[in-house]
Amino acid sequence: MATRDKIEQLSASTSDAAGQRLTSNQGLPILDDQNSLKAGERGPTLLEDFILREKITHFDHERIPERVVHARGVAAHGVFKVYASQAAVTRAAFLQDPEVETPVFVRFSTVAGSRGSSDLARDVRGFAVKFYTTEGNYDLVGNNMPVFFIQDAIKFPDLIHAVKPEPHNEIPQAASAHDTFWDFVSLTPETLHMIMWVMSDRAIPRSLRMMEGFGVHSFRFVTADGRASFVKFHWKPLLGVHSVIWPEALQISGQDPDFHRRDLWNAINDGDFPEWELGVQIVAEEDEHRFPFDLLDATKLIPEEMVPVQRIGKMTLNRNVDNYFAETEQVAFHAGHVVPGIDFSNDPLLAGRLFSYTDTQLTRLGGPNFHEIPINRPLSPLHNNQRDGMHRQTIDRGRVAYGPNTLGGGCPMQVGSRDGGFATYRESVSGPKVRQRGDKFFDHFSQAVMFFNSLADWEQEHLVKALQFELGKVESAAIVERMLGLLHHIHIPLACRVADGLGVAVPVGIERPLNRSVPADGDATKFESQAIDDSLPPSPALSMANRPSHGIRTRRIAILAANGVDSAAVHVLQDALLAAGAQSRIVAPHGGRLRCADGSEMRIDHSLLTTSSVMFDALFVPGGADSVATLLGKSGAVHFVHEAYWHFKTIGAFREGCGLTQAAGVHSHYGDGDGDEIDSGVVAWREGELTELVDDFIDAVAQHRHWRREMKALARS
Ligand code: HDE
Repeated sequence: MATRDKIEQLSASTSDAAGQRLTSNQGLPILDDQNSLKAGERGPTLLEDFILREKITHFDHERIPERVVHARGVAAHGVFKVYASQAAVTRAAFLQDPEVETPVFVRFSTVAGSRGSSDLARDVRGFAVKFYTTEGNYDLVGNNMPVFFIQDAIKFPDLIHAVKPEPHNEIPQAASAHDTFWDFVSLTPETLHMIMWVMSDRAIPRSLRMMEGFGVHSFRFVTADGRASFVKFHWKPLLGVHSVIWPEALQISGQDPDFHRRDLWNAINDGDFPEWELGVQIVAEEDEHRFPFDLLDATKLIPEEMVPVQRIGKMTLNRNVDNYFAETEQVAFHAGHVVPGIDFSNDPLLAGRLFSYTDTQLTRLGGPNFHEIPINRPLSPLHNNQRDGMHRQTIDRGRVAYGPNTLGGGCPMQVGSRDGGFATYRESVSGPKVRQRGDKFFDHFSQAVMFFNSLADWEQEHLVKALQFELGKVESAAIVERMLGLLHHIHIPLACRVADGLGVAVPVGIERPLNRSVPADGDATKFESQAIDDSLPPSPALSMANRPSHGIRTRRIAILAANGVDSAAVHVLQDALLAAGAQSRIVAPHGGRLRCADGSEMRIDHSLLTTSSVMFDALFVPGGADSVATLLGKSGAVHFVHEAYWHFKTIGAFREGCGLTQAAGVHSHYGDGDGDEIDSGVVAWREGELTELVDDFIDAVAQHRHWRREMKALARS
């Protein structure tokens, strides 16, 4: 079936009211939808009004329970294509033929916040992909960080109860900066590697389009002849990996809580389709034990330098949803939705997930038939003897709903593995029944150290500040002290810097803590005997500094202007930005239109009241004496530039425009066009050729942010 047909099949029950008559849910044409039925114009409303009752009843039941985690989400449709057959490692049909396009539906989310919370919360992002393959649905339900907080599913409810708003007053919303979370973390050292990730800028992405995705667990690939290997999945964004900084995130949450949702929606609407390459790290079965960590431990990653990521295909998101509720809210992912050729490992975190996802849908989607909701339907045919239940859509024909049978000709029939039947990998398993973990699980520190050591200086600085912010919000001194003790075991200067910001001392002589999740009479000593492996070399792949983008596609640039602006300069800039795939927006002291210096008019996109610098990646101040004089008189304009500068964004100014950047305290040489800037990311010329300046400006925007500015300022302070 062609992809287009398949995609249309996914929207099988769409309803379009264009040109249609208003009806009740029974199809009855409605005469009056404005007035309820009354006994007299001013009389009581009658119980008889079945039209009113139907409408209100339906309204009363519009909400379904939000997801217990990952409630806040946004999704889009797209396609996936493999680059070349992966038959050597897996029999999965959608990974065989580079000509085949597999439809996908991808939902991104935050974890802790409610459905209406802000997109820019400091949090892990869910990255869940449903592949509608010819062999049934395959769900790769991952995150934007390659590890997880805990090692065993039995701790998940504790983790989530700790991070969610505190139960007595339901505060704070979508934030980990509170006592219960850090209490749990300080007593659960296995969280530390993930804590490093969540405190890094990875937890506040610039765009969902600019973040990596990870399957987290080790899964298995299995070939047609039954050979298996371990596999870790990665998504690599073609726009590079970029984040905002925390002060910006805080402001964006107020300015536009839908920032990521809007960004994804607009990009797809504008035809700037986000793309990711699917990467795999493959480990042969016989190499399972050759690593210093356990492949079954979801708090550890395999450094890319140890096992390279092979990019095997590309996913493109190319269509927004038609209806948020029907698609994004009702989509049901499940780590256990696999296809032949993809199988599980014994990761104890994954095992719990294999139970949880169907179970949660029973409450959320109201019964066992959620697979019949259009967004969840497989595109491949579905036949079995499961019947009835809440909201059953399918009308199963015939008298046979059991197997084996003769009355139905033995159908539906089991499928041999050679014909595509799912055959579980024949892993040999033996051992006593115990509530324990493998030895290597108990090294909770080495990879946390490796992660911190792999970051660029500015990334480390942001991580320190994040910890200062989070622990600064913790009221219990004992929790803060325990956390500093743990950080001390990761990196002494890190602990000291955090403590400095908190105005407390790093506690001395703290023993490396026991893992409280290990029974006291059990194997707690194993944890103590695990030495931190400080010799793990840094993994450059973990630093966002080494995940750059190319060019400035989809970047948003503010052009600050007022009446009297030099329109020719604005047009040159706008054309160049458009050609580079970026978006420019005119920001002015008021809405409506601008009168330019040459008498022409220009449409204003935003007034200083309705936007702010945090909504942009860079800004430019063109010349025009009157325009700049007006802007200089507006504190909002000066603040706009000042703020963007201290969020380390690219600042451009030409001719009189330099007056505004100077007034905003932007340090620069304000050169004559020789490109001799003293501050990285400031491209400000009082004279010279605008076209050259625009080229320099675009190059500077392509660097995302100018962290040298931050590090220089820190060195001065
Ligand atoms: Fe989930 N997780 N999870 N999770 N998870 C859910 O399923 C759960 C875990 C992830 O956009 C729930 O349908 C348990 C790791 C994503 O709809 C629930 C454990 C990873 C999404 C659930 C984990 C994830 C969920 C809530 C520990 C990254 C959103 C609603 C054993 C690899 C999917 C739902 C979407 C959603 C359970 C841990 C990713 C309750 C028990 C690790 C992206 O079933």
